[in-house]
Parts: sequence; C-alpha cells; structure tokens
Amino acid sequence: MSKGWTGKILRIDLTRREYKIWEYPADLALNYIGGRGFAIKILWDELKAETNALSPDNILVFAAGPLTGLMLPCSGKLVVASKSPLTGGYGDGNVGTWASVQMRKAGYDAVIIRGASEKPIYLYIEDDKVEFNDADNLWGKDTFTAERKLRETHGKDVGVLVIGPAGENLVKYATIISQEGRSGGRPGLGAVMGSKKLKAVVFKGTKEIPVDNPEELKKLGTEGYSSLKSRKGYDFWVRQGTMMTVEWAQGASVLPTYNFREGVFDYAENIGGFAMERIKVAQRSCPYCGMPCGNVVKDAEEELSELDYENVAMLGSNIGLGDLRKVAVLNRLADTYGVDTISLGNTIAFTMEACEKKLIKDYTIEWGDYKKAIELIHDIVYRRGIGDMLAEGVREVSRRLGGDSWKWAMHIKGLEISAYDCHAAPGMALAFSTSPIGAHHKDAWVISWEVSYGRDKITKDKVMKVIEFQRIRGGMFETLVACRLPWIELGFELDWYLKYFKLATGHTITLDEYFTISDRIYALIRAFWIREYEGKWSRLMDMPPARWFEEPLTKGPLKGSKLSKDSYEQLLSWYYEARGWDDRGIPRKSTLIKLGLSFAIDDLERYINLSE
Ligand code: PTT
Ligand code: SF4
Repeated sequence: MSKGWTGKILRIDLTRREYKIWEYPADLALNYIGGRGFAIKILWDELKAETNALSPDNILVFAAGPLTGLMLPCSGKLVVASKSPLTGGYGDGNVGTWASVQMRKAGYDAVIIRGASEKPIYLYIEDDKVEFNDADNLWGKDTFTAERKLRETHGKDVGVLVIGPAGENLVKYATIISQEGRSGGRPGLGAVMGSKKLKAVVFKGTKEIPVDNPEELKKLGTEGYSSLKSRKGYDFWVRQGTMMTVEWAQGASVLPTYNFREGVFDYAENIGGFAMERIKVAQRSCPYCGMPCGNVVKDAEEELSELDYENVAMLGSNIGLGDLRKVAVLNRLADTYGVDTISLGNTIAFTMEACEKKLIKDYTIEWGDYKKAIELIHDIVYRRGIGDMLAEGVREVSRRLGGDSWKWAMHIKGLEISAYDCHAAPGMALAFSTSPIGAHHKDAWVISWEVSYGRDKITKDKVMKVIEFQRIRGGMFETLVACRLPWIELGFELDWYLKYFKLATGHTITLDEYFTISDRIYALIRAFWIREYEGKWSRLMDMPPARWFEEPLTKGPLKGSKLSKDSYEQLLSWYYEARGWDDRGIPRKSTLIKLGLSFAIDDLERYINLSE
C-alpha cells in the first residue's frame, strides 16, 4: 500500500465482541480514495440488501481519507456513514473531531462496526488494542457529560464520538456528537449507534501517519496556513463564520421562514451574524483548522452554545423565533441530546403548521413559542406523547397525519431540507434533490452562485455547476477527507489539495481523474438507494416538495415567486443526461461499465431493468 493511507481498516463485531484488522487491497484506495468512497464501497459489498437500518446487521462506518489528520489546513474531519433509518437509503455526515486524527494515529483509515451489544457499551481503541467497555454509567447521560466522563477516564487528548438520549431512544434523526458542539450524521447515524447499544467510541493513537514526502508536506502545510490567513475575508470569517449567511440569505430571500413558506423573516437582524457577535464569548475549531469558525455564545439560560447558520435558520426563522439567545438554547439542547438541528427545526415547524391547520387534534403549539418548543424537544428525544411520532421525521409524520400535509412536509427522500428556501432557486432545488443523502446542501451549495448567475436562467450551465460542485464537495472533500470551507469561503485553490495528495501518497492525480472517481462514487450511491428501495424508483424521488411549486412567496422583494414545474423537469433531464443516467434517474449499464462498476449490474437487475 502506498503511503498516505495506513492500509488498515479495523473491523469490529459488537455481538461477538471480536475485532480484526483488515489490510485492504490497494485498489480500494486508488479507486475510492477514502471517506465517503470507502463507506459506499463497503456498504455495497458487505451490507445485505434490504437490511433494517436499526437491526444488528446494519453496518456503521467511520472513514478518514489520505489527508485526514495531517498538518495541513482543516484536516481534522471524519465521515460517518451507514444505511439510514430516516431515509432507508445511503446516509452519511462529516464531523470535525479529534477522533479522526486519533483513529489515523492508531493506524486505521476506517473502522467498520457491525452487530449489536446486549447491554450498553463503549469502545476504547488504542493502536492495536480494542476494549469493549461497560457503559451502564454513561447510558442516559447527555453527550457533553458522557464525553467529559470518558476524558476523565482515558485522558484529555483522546478523540470521542458519542451519542445522547436521542440516539439511545432511536430518534430517526439522532446524530453523533463530538467535542461539545460538533455533530455528524444527519440521516440518523446516532440512532444506528443507539440500536447497537454503542454509547461512544474513544480513539487514541500513538503512531505516525505514514506519508510519502514528510519534509515537503510539512513545508506546504505551513504555507497553506499562511496563505489562508492572508486571504481577503479571513478576519470576518473568524468573527462570524457561517453565521454571516443569515444576513445574506435574508437579502437574497432564501432564509427559510415558517416552514419554508417564505424566504424573508421580519426578525432576521436579531438572529444574524452581528447579533451573534454581541453575545459571543469564545471561539472553537476542528483539529488542525487554521480558520476557526466555531462561534460559542452565552444562551438565554446562561449556558454555552455553539452556533452555525443552519442551526439558527432552522431553529430560528423557520419556526418563527426571533431571539438569538433563545435559539441558542434550542441549539444547545440539540447538541446535548444528540439530535440534528436541521431535521429538528423542520419537524417543529411542520408541527406548528399542522396545529395551525388543525391537522393535529389534541396538541397545540404556535409559531415562535419558545417554551413549548423546549418541551417538544424533550418529548421528541424521550419519545413521549406526540414526540414519539415526531421522532420519526416529517415524511413519516405527514404519512400518518394525511390531508395535504405531504405538500408542505419539507423533505426529499425522507431527509429534511437544510436551510435554503428554493421558491426562487431552481438550481439549488436541483442540488437538494440530487444530493446523495437526501435534501442536504453539503454536496452542492450552488445557491450563492445561482443568485449572481441569474435565478430565472434555465440552462445546461446551471446543471453543470451543480455537477461540478457535487464532484468537488461531495467527491473530493468527502474522500480526502478535509473541510471544504477553506476552498468555498476563502478561495483556497483546489490545486493545493492535489499537491497535498501527491506529497502524502506519492501519486499524482489530476482534477479530471478525481472527478471520474467522484462520478463513480455518485453512481454507486445511487445504485445503493435503488437496491434498498427494491427497484421502486422513478424521477419522483428527485422531486422537491410541492410547496415550492404551488405556493408563491407572499413577502419580500421576490413576492409572487414559485418554482416552475416544466423548468425544473428540464433541469433534471439535463442532469440525468450529463451523468449518464436514464430518465428515471437510474445509471445506465454503459455508465456503470465506464465507471468501473460492472459488479453492480447483476445485483441491480434483480430489481429493475437497466437501460443500455
Ligand atoms: C451538517 C449539518 C450542518 S452543515 C450544520 S451547521 W453548517 C448543522 N450542525 C449541527 C450541529 O452543530 N448540532 C446538531 N445537533 N445538529 C447539527 N446539524 C447540522 O448538520 C460543521 C461545519 C459546517 S457548519 C459545515 S456547513 C461544513 N460541513 C462540511 C461537510 O459536510 N464536509 C466537509 N468536508 N467539510 C465541512 N465543513 C464544514 O463543517 P453533517 P461539524 Mg457536520 C453543532 O454533520 O451530518 O454532515 O451535517 O460537522 O464538525 O459540526 O462542522 O452551516
Ligand atoms: Fe472546522 Fe470551521 Fe475550521 Fe472547517 S473552518 S475545520 S468547520 S472550524
């Protein structure tokens, strides 16, 4: 195995309490790079089709890439992946955590966890040793407390991934938390850990991560950090981080408001980046960052809460709450309970709208009701009363409530939409709809580009921009594995990463070659969804919610705007064509062969006829 990769993956079986070290073949590294690439290949090969996501048979993967944990900008990230209990398809997330660094220093590029323990446990992984430790005293504890206790036991420099009560109670959008404010795995990865009775995984490594040219890498790493600091926008980024997006989104009429009914919020100023600066008390970051963006504020209960744009938009404007200190309380609860803020904000907003429309009979909550929102969060996390149903996510809640609620259940493929209203953004709607995990912005945040390019333009260029972003963000950054924010926020050129890749692994790779790998990963993820949905697949799976097509914005400069069905369908058709997928959104046989995925053909043809 080339340097850069450790060449080892740790396999853990919780049922048997056994582990094995797998020296994986070099092909896996060269064809899939790492992170998301490893995750989907492992899930495709090893997860039996149609496995219940919350059964012991589901597989949980933590995967780093060849740049993870090296001394270069923003390399402390980790991909967490599994079959999602929320969507039923492929699910992953990306978390900034010392666990990624320690896992690599322990000698692993990835960890595969299968089976389930009978009673609560946590894993302690130190180099070649794996301990299956009793977690009775941690079960039921919130994520902050549990992580602190684990650090008391194992030392403050360990890397910890932990779930809270939401994961334990199998809330379908529970996440995995690290470092008291970093969250990963929106599509219910915390519930997958909970179903395995796995409270936490603690990593400690004492080895050097092998690299091909350590001296040059160190030099270029240092240059990268200096380059970041010299960039226009660096100071403001460190002041506000992603929170600056609130003001931008309001100005562009894309700030999700009242369950994505509107794109502007009357109290946006109160929850924006400048409001945040007034209550900011500390700054945090992921390991080896270089452009820290973790804004820690004092919330309305005088506790610390780390804010990002998504959290604030979804638990603020989208539920009609215009007081940032109160929003910060809801955000902190989400972190301590270990539940995704985006899905939570969607679910609360959906409930408020359902109450307004009298679709829910014996419960009521009004827009912006802070106290009831807190109660509702407790109820969801502990699955009490109405919370038990709401813990299933809006697709399922809407199915149970019926009426026309399917039109304003704001999800795609079962994953609640992240914080950009798309009434007037067809390109962003396409990005959400074709994201490989369901409606998330991580793969193609084209909204800012689209606003300057022209929202009304329905062109192939727009489609190609979505694909370009997916290749870079979803393909490169999710496999390298490193934070994408230096590139997107400060214009840190992609060339840096290609050079880092060469110095770490000894392999030269061009951007075009990387894009082919990215396309391979995308096609395999799509194949995974189709297999898990037993071939019940059509272009409807890539359709945004009816609200954006049918109910125009009623406020702001874009009042009257809504998506055009014909225009959206046109974009989607161009998208499929460019990807080599047929008009149902299914990769063609020729595409699978071209991308080196012939092995998937027979499996898929058990469910569906593939186009040539
Ligand atoms: C990510 C999603 C996001 S994306 C946000 S805020 W963002 C929300 N954060 C949550 C949170 O916090 N607590 C919580 N309980 N739930 C949350 N849900 C939401 O989860 C995150 C940063 C951010 S902040 C972004 S954009 C970038 N995301 C990256 C990515 O996806 N890949 C990558 N290579 N680099 C990235 N860099 C940035 O990382 P998911 P984090 Mg996250 C508290 O997890 O599942 O991917 O969903 O990881 O360590 O918190 O850093 O405006
Ligand atoms: Fe983490 Fe922000 Fe730094 Fe990225 S820019 S590594 S999200 S602190």
